[in-house]
Amino acid sequence: MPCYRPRPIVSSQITPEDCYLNRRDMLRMTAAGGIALSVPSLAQAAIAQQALKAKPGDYDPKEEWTPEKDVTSYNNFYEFGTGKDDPAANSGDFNPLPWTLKVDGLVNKPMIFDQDDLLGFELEERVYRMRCVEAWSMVIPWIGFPLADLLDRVEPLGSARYVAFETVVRPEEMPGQRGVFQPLNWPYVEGLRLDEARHPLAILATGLYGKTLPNPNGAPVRLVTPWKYGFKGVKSIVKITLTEEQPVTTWNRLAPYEYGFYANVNPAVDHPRWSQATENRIGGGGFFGSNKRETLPFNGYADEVASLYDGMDLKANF
Ligand SMILES: Nc1nc2c(c(=O)[nH]1)N[C@H]1C(S)=C(S)[C@@H](COP(=O)(O)O)O[C@H]1N2
Ligand SMILES: [Mo]
Repeated sequence: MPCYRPRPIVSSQITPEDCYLNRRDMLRMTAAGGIALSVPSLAQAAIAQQALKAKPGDYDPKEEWTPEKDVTSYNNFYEFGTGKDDPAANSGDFNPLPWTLKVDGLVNKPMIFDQDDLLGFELEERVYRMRCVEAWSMVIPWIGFPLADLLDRVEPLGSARYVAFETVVRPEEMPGQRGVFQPLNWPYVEGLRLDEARHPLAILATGLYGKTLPNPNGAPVRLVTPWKYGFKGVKSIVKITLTEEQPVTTWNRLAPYEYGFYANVNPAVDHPRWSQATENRIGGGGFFGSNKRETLPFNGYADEVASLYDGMDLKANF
């Protein structure tokens, strides 16, 4: 059983800014002679400590964690290229600092959150299964906070029924957004029904494995909805808008017969080109790297979320 335990640390040694330092900033600042090399691990430990203090073990599936190396080097993040290793290889120029996340639309109090505001929410560690629509899966120890906490701050109006999300557009820093071949229309957009967005399982993640969120995983803030296919987990979010109409979503717009708006994990509804009944757990070290297991309805979170879809035809609303 892999195990992560933060080292004890005095929280006054840590500033929220430290928590957002990425490796490149560290190198730059170290080169400038301004900062001790121990800071990132201390900052990372501080994040994890807050997380563990808040709610240790909530929703922990008690399954083996996918090795950190796989979580941060086998990714889908088309802004950096379409290959699984492209995000790790091509995201070195992406600088998530400073960051602003604008929340607007049908709300009483439109707000702009910066990186400090985001880390000001009560962070928790949440170990979730992650199931990509391509039939591979992982178990990832996220750090983040309930999306509902952020929604509460902006006070959605009674007319708000959906939440729309938008990824940053920065072709200068994201090679996949400036190539000859553009696989998607930018920005990457996603959406949830407001009651889904308010569900306690839905989080905005700011870290994983006790550390600041790495660029390939959607630094500095991304959505995690573990009962849905991975493509709903929009990365590097700059805008959240409360709407009355169901928002356009990237994969549904591109291939509506293959990817629905809801995208709840459902082993009974096959992708037109492959089965969704089983999945390959990444990094499991099985036979020839294959570690097949059955896919569960709602990715194993049916007890928590199935009631959100009472009366809905789950085959039609894939
Ligand atoms: N902006 C953006 N968000 C994205 C994607 C993307 O290409 N661009 N890929 C999605 C897909 S298909 C998956 S499976 C998850 C993968 O998250 P991970 O790389 O952190 O495991 O991110 C999702 N979020
Ligand atoms: Mo995915």
